[in-house]
Amino acid sequence: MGQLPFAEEDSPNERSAESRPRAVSDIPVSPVSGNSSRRFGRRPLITLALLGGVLMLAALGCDADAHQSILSSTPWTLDGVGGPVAREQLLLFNVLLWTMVVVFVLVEGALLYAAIRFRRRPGDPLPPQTHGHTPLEIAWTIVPTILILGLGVWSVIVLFKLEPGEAIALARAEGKEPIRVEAVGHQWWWEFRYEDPLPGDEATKLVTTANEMRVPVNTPIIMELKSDDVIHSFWIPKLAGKQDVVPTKTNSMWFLAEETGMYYGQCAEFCGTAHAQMKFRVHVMEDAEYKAWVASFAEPVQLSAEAARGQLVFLGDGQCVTCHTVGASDVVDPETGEGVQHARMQTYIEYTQWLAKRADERLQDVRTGNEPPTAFAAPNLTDLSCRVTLGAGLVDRNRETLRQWVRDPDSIKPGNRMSELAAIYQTRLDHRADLTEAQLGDLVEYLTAQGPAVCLQ
Ligand code: HEC
Ligand SMILES: [Cu+2]
Repeated sequence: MGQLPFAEEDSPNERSAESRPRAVSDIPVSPVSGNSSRRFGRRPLITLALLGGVLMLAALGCDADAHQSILSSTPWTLDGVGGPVAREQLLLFNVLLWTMVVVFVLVEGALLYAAIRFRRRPGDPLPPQTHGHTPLEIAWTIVPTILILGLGVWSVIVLFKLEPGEAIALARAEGKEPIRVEAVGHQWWWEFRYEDPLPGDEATKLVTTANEMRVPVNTPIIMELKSDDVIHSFWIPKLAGKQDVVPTKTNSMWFLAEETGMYYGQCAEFCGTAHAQMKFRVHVMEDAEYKAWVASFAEPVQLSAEAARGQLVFLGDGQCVTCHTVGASDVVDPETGEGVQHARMQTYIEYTQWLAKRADERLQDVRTGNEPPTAFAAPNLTDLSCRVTLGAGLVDRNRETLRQWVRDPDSIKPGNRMSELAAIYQTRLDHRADLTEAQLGDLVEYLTAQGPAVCLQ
């Protein structure tokens, strides 16, 4: 049986002698029958039509005016693109796309033309047989080679321009420094850390916020991307293409926004239940506005009587402080990697390990008070009053949504880690917060009162 393509003893599925494939010549060739359409039925046609319909429906989703559309510009003008990185990427995308469209149309067109124009008709004699055509063969070797080499080299050049070095050079050419922002992906929200929010300024401070980052206009921003749990992907379509956010690794990218305004971003790598609800925003501000935000970040605020009661709930009954920081930045020592958020993440790992224990062992731990603390990394709420949304871009932030979020986070964001893990949601059967309406009201006052003075008006 020399025709078997694999050695019989290596064969992973031991075939019996009967089921062994026979030599090709042994297989009876069925005569070409004229009733092939009856044999296959209409199914392929219907499948094709359905597929076409689905594709057309999907195409309806490609709204060029949508917040996160990469098609927000016409291919020739590149209008509506937020900055140089996105422009570079969109140009490359468009040239690649249209080159391929032209090649596709030419090749398929020639194929269809030849198949139809020179098809065999009944009674036709055998046409003259030709072998090879040197000029044609040279042409269809050289043209694709030039195309592929050209587009390939250009792609690599663009890749180099996306390196942070380009941002540093660009900033220095204007006598400034780029701003470095660390983005940490969490299931399912984004943490933004500015170790040096005003480079070159002596009075520097650490700023940490979540889900909405603020940057000055016309300044190169270098993003350092990290993850605390699984792989995410950082994507602000109108400012820069996506970059993976991988645990234990720091990836980087940069962007520059040429106009003030709000830009939408999204996690672009499936990362669990609420992946689609892991959005973020980039607020591009005038220089002075940005400076005012940094200057007033975590400055002490005057609390009303209600808000002061809310603070007590935050620190006491609500246990919010085990996960959230208010009125300060979440400090992490870059040398040791330790600090409050890091410690919270360690606790989280211990807690998930504890959850993996046998149920009776856990019960024993609870009875003897040996269960691990439930403190986890959570959005910094210091500048909550600057944010326009809650729950990583899910609902507008106002008193009502804030109250709803604290009372029942699942009603806004199913699967969120806050209601899954915070102790106050584990005691009631309906899984809502174990707080009175008065406590909720005070909490809302307290959280609304937080924030840099620039946002409080
Ligand atoms: C077990 C840790 C934990 C506790 C305790 C906790 N939270 Fe949260 N909280 C989170 C996490 C995680 C998120 C992010 C959820 C998401 O968007 O997926 C969050 C989100 C929020 C947000 C929305 C922030 C934003 O920018 O979108 C608010 C407001 C909030 N929590 C308030 C509170 C209050 C008030 C309490 C106390 C009653 C509390 N949290 C207790 C973990 C916690
Ligand atoms: Cu994600």
